[in-house]
Amino acid sequence: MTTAPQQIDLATALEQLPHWSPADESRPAIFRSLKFADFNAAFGFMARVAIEAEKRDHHPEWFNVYNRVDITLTTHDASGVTQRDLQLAAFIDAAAKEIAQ
Ligand code: H2B
Repeated sequence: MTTAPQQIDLATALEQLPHWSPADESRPAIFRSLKFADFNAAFGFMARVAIEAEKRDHHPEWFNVYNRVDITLTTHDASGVTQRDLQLAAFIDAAAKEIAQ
């Protein structure tokens, strides 16, 4: 078990992530909604992210309906946004870019 990573200020985190916004008022978390061509493309994207998330032991909160995937990232262990969220967000952005939307 590693120690919890350091919290990053939400505004500072979002400066580096143009596709992401604050999740909601209730807690510090970042949010991105993605639309793909169809369910196959959306689920293919989710499979890629799931494998990476498991490797990193850092998991998204997400919701899928048909071609839409809503993603919230936060670090539960730190009760806020950390470097781990920024890194997973960067992976998500790259994967989303590769899969036609
Ligand atoms: N995912 C996210 N998003 N935040 C966490 O704090 C977290 C996680 N912690 N995945 C991991 C798993 C933790 O529960 C295990 C025990 O390492």
